[in-house]
Parts: sequence; C-alpha cells; structure tokens
Amino acid sequence: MVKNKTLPFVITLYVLVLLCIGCKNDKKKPPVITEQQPSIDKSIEIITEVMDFQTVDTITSGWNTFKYVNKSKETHFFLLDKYPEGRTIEDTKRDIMPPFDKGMDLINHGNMDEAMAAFGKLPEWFSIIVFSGGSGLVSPKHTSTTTVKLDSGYYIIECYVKMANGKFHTSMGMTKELVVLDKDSGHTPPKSTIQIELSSTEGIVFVGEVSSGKQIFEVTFKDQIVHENFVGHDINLVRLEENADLEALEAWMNWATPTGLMTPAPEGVLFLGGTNDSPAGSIQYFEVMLQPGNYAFISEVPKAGEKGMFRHFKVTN
Ligand SMILES: [Cu+2]
Repeated sequence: MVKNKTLPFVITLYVLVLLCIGCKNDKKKPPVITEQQPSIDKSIEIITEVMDFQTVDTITSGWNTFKYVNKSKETHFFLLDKYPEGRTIEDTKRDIMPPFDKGMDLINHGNMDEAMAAFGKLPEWFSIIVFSGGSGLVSPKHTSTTTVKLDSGYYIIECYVKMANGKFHTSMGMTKELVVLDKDSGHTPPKSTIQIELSSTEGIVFVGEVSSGKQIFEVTFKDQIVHENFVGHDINLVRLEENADLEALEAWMNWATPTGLMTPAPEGVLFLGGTNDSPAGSIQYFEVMLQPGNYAFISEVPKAGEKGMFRHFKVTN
C-alpha cells in the first residue's frame, strides 16, 4: 500500500525533473532564424557625426542593407570602392588622395590644364577600383537605406563631397576600410515597389506614378561609363521645395568645378539618398518614406539634364 501511495509522487517528481531539464535546454537553444530573411531587417548601420564613418570593420558578402545615418551638419554619401588585391587604405593615402587634393586646388584656382595633369598622376591601379554602390547624397539629419550585393574583398567607404574651403571629405576623415568576407550573408533583396533603369543612352527611366508612403526603388544599372568628372552615373532622390533652383542643383552635381559638390548644398533641395555608382548589370535598392510633393532623380554627373539623368516627378497622395 505504501508503495502504491508513493508511486504517483515519484512519477510526478520524475515528470517535473524532465520538464525542468526541458526548460533549461530551451533557454540554451538559439532563437530560430528563418533562412533567407530579407536583408532590410538586418541592416548595417553607418553613422556620420562630423567627418567620419562609424561602422563595423567586417561584414559578410552577398546582399547587405546599409542604414546610413547622417547626424552631421553637412550633406554626405557613402560609396563602396572595391580595391584590387593587395591594395589598402595606406595606398589610398599615399597614391590617391594627393593627386586629387592637388588637382582640386588647381581647379579652384582656375588652372584646368594643370589640374588634369595632376589627376594624370593617379596610379594605374586606380582605374581597376570597382565602385560598388552605396547611398546617394543624404542631407543633414537624414537617414538613407540602401541594399547592395557585394563580392568578398577589401573595400574603402568614402565620401568625396567638399567642405566650404574646397577640401574633399575623403581627406578630412571620410575614408574607412571595410572587409567583406568570403561568406554569404544569406539575405535576399527587398521586394521593390518601383523599378528604375539607368543607362548612359536612356538616362533614368521608370514608369507609373509614385505615391506617398513607403517606397522601395529597384535600380538596374543597364550600363556604366566614366563621365567627364571621372565617375560613373548614380541616382540621387531629391525633394524640391518651392525655392529650389534647378539649374543650380544640376551645376552642383559636378564635383570637378570649384563650387560643385561643395558645402553649402543648393537651397530648397533635400537629398534623400539613392543608389551610388556601381557596375553595369548591377542592381541596388533604396527605401524611402515619401510625402506628397515635387521630387527629382538626378545623377551626380555633368549635364545630367542633357543625358536624361535629371527627371522631375510628383509624388501623389
Ligand atoms: Cu561627406
């Protein structure tokens, strides 16, 4: 009888112990992560406070979403430069920055021929750097979200907007190394709401209306060329206020003039990011919350209008 009475207690205790072990095991288990999560949920933050890029040193390859937070008082972007094997930030400082700084000083003094001669001193390996995307221009106190696909390798994050004294931000601290590992992130790109094609022949092409609210633009680089200012085409989204001077904006989008891409940014224009220079065939995405109003897409190249790379549009309610 005693045995019969204690048996249920023993079984209950046994079950409780098992449950408890189960609980402990559950706590140790890592959270279940569904494979192929959209990268937009796992963004890599890049912060600029003054003339800097604060972010991680290493990321995985494949699709990555970058949230670029511009906390500073100036307009910036970030561009990802994939370096050739064996080249590092030390080579940037020694071989790339001096010809650009000297060339820019000469442009500022009106010596265009001498400036070209200075740029001619760039090392041969400069021409095999692969500009691999990034944000478009981002106004002060704004944030942009851009998704890019990256091969593994050694990259430099840069911003070559100019300060009010004509100096490149690259020379003031906006140059940072980033290692992309030979291990895929497993992320997939976000689902786009509007598709844009960008090419040297057609310019910026998209169809349909753009409505307010959250939009994810998918930008296909149908080709890529080196423009007169030595860079490839990209896309920058701008909100145009009533006092926006469109000619001043177009002129400002060429760094190779004394006041081009230099602080202050044109009045009445708010830069909301975009997709930076990247190779033919590449696709990038950028996400933005839009209010109704007047907007434009513009490339950071000379004579963007003539090239079909300055497109105005209205955002409807
Ligand atoms: Cu900058």
